[in-house]
Amino acid sequence: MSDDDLPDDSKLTRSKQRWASEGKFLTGHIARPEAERLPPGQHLVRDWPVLDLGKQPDIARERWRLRVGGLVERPVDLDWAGFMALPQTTLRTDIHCVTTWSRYDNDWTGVATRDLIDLVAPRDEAGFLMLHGYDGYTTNVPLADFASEHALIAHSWQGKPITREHGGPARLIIPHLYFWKSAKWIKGIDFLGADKAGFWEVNGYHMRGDPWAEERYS
Ligand SMILES: Nc1nc2c(c(=O)[nH]1)N[C@H]1C(S)=C(S)[C@@H](COP(=O)(O)O)O[C@H]1N2
Ligand SMILES: [Mo]
Repeated sequence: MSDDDLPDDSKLTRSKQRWASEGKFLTGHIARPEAERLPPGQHLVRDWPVLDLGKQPDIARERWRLRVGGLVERPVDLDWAGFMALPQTTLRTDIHCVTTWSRYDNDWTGVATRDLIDLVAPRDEAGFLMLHGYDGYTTNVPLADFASEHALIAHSWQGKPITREHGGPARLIIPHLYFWKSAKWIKGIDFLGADKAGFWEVNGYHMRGDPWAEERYS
């Protein structure tokens, strides 16, 4: 098409063509990677909503313990110093909550679940975990998901201690599952031989909770 064939808004038409070839606004060049990062049925938020059962335990670091046991060779009962003496990992992850909000680019520091697994040495029969929070919350995950290279027991977010409302002094992060699996105020981790439903799972939520498969409810 030559310029002569263009109607009066030819300037706009040319701009649109240029934008299209640059992938701006109009094509999937920008939209598509975004859509692939955001799981189905989710929308992006910039703030960080607080969700829990309504009681936010106030656990000073001096009082905090993490007990890891069940089907493991070397159960541990870590205090804060023992936890902080473990190898420290920093990584950036997205959050996907089953209530449909997602939040990108969260920087966590803490102990990688793989380092915790090395410490306690799960027995061959261990295939699932039950996670316990100081508020009485429980949630279950397969060991394979807990052992993700992106999962950690985090004590810091964006370089600062995780606040009490978000599960400080330490909480679990399993970024590739819905956020209800990421127990706040973590107190105990039990390695189990068989899967067992936690708090939300008893109430109809999915036993695994993969956001990409929309495993919201069972
Ligand atoms: N101990 C504990 N952990 C919990 C919960 C809870 O009620 N208690 N709620 C879960 C749910 S449903 C979500 S969506 C996230 C919310 O974490 P946030 O408040 O930091 O966004 O924590 C999860 N972990
Ligand atoms: Mo949630």
